[in-house]
Amino acid sequence: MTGRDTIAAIATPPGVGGIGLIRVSGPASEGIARRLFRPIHLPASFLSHHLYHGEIVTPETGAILDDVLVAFMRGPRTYTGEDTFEINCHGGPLILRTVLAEVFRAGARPAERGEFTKRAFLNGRLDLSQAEAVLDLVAAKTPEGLSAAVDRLKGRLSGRIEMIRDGIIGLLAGIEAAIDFAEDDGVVDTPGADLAEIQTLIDDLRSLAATYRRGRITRDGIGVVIAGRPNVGKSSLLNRLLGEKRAIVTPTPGTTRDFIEEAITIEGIPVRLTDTAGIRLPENAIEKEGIDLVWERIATADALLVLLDGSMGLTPEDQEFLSEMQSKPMLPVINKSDLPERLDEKRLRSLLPDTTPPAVRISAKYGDGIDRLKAAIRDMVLATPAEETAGIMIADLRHKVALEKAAECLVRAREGLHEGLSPELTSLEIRGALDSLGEITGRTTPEEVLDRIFANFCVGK
Ligand SMILES: Nc1nc2c(ncn2[C@@H]2O[C@H](COP(=O)(O)OP(=O)(O)OP(=O)(O)O)[C@@H](O)[C@H]2O)c(=O)[nH]1
Ligand SMILES: [Mg+2]
Repeated sequence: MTGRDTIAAIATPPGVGGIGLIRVSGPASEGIARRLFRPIHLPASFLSHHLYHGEIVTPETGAILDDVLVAFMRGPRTYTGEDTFEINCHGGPLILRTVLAEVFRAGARPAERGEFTKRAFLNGRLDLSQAEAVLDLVAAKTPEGLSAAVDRLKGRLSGRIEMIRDGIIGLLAGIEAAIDFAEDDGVVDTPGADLAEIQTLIDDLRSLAATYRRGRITRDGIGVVIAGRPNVGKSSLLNRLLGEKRAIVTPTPGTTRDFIEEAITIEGIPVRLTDTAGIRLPENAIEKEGIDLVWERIATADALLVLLDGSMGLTPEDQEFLSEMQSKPMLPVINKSDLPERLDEKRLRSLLPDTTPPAVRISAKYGDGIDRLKAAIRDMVLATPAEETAGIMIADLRHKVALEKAAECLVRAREGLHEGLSPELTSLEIRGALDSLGEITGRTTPEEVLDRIFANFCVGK
């Protein structure tokens, strides 16, 4: 895209680093490069996509601001699709600010959040779902989240969407041909669309939409709270899952007062795991405050590990808090499996909703059953067996909504065809489905939505 202004920003994180990168994009990039950069070995001209060693100077005085490596890259074979100038400075905040100020004086303006990627999108270097994948890539917390983001960046999601889109366009062509034929001929014929074909497209859309839950969890992770009576081994379990002694463990009930939250990865899922104070009738104001907070934390958790002490019978207190926790996905965990068993599992079952998964027996102290516990956490969280992970996953609610909307349009189209409604109406529904899909790749995404998406990026990306 030509005729735009030129933007610049520091692309590396704030603070001191080995190098700091300033990125410039737009038609004035080459002029800015020539004005500020003094090469060590004078080249005849800037060769595109080559790295040059030299100095950044204040043009009027010739004062040297930094010793740098720069690259000028001529569009459209660049990230943004525009002429781009990149300056690798030394990574000091003052150096970067000073050089950036010179870049602004030489004709660039500060880039907005995500503006480089937005230009890449507007110039057709990336489609919208790929641009969004850039964010996911940067924010990935686990190898699984990273590989899902790479898949999306490399266009696997876009490719899948395009395939479905092609199918829908084929359908539309058939129906519109039937409309034209009817007009020419005066004969109203059943449209040339195949009901089974529409159903396949609907199934494709729905199965892609159904990957949302898993995709989002893989990307964003979940909050899991360990809750239970005092002394059942909650802190021991946190330490065990974390692989280090993070929380204090003592034989005295009421040891943990404050939350202890740690980020771990369980079977590829980023988990924010919280150890809490034991729930019981509080003995004093401090404990009461702590236990009130536990209930608040339970309310915001995605899932609970309800820890019980297998070496003791179920108490009325257990019964009470089990009934209060039932609004959440929860996994009963019976600890201290190394000690003689006293807990009546049948009775426990009768206190839990039917949808609760079977209890897992562990010994937090000695590590028995921890692998089974991890697998059970994964199954509870994803609520689908692990084998289904292969394939493309969506992770944005926006994508899910658009896929579902497209599927609904096709359902109406199919019903219309089935009931012999006018092909014109059917064709409108099918066009609606195409528009919805276009919102994912950015063909038909409204400007405000674009602005909102790119506002999530950092400056310089
Ligand atoms: N035998 C045995 N003892 C355990 C096991 N897990 C924890 N314990 C012991 O149980 C006691 C309480 O453990 P904690 O991890 O502090 O229990 P907690 O639930 O965090 O207790 P509060 O913070 O007081 O609510 C300690 O003496 C632990 O060593 C286990 O698997 N087997
Ligand atoms: Mg504790």
